[in-house]
Amino acid sequence: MTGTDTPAAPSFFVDLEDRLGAHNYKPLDVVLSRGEGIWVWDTEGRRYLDCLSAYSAVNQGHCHPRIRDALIRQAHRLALTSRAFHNDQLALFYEEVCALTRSHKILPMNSGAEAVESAIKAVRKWGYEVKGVPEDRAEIIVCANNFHGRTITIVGFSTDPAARIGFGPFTPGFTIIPFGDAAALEAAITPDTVAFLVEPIQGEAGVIVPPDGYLRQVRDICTRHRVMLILDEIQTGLGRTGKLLAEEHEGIEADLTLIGKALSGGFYPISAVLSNTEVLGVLKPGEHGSTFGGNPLACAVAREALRVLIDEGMIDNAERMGDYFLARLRALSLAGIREVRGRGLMIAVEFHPEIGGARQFCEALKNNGILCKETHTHTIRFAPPLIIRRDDIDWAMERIERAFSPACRSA
Ligand code: IF1
Repeated sequence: MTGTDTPAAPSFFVDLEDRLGAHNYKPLDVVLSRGEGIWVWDTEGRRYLDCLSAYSAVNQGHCHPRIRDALIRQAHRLALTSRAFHNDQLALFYEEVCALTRSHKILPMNSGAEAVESAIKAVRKWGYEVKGVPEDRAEIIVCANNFHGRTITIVGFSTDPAARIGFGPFTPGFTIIPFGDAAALEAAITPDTVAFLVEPIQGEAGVIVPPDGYLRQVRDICTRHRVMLILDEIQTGLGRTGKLLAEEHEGIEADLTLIGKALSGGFYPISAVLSNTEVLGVLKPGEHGSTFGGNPLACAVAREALRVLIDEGMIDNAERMGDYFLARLRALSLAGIREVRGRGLMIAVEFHPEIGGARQFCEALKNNGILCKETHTHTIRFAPPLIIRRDDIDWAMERIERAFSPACRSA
């Protein structure tokens, strides 16, 4: 059986995936075929509220018409040129992103991990050529329980055994400190330290929000020690936490900011390294690049995805709806819930270990029309598209309480 519109039972897709695909994921037992706004539908027509948003890549909602039409228009004109030639979308993308984020320079890439790797290369080179660190001695500080992607260099500084076991040997030059501990950062800095790479809120670790003031302290420490502060905003950025960038919650500016995911509204892989200093100025022709990096189709899509985010008030909505969703979840008087935490529409519910893991609740939520993903066994993330409305949250809360109650018991 071939073709995408041929009706088939869900098991047809699941079995084929299972037979031919690498088993690097354990998806929920649902086969999706359509998405619109906050909703997705499976192949049998059942509707679900998407509370994962493709890990915050669909902040603008599924298949946003304005972004879709920008993709189609550009696809009729010019899709890929390589960077051997200029194109009429890249400079406009640069101008609009730099204006929006108050950045001086930008480096376009494709995946989030590529943006992270590009930032690592740029700050190392800056360390040698500008800070005067001896060649091959550059050190970068990262946090325990980080998630920055899946490349060998990145998993080499992961503290998650599942992400790193079996993939060595790893890239040297990384120091790991506890997240949320500014004193640990200052203590770990040496004359060879070129950067501190950190997520403003740790996503995969389970939406770990640092203590108030942490990012301000970190900003001050990095400035005093001439260490570049790299904020990985690939998940927290572009409205997810109720601000354009999560750094705004503490009124700081990173030296390098990494964005991706929702930069295209979920239509196309595009990421970027944004710099508020001249770090990106150290890269010379031929020293870095990518076949698809900065292609006109990606840039046209990203330009519209950003316009939509701003024009349609999605960031303020994320702040207001996030406060409401958090308050409703915190009002659940269920003994099995250990903590409800988050900022904006980046929310997590952590369960007490003795009630048997979060996956059971993802299954129960699916049976009640809500799609979520557990992270690290005991926590469920709630990250709906930023266009969600109060009545959608009320609709969801009825079903969340129904899905949680049997195993969570009333307190
Ligand atoms: C998977 C979660 C995982 C990211 C941050 C960089 C990247 C990501 C803060 C890399 C990507 C994705 C990857 C995806 C699941 C999801 C994820 F944190 F969002 F939940 F894995 F931890 N920085 N996160 O969150 O961006 O290269 O993927 O474009 O790998 O399963 P990417």
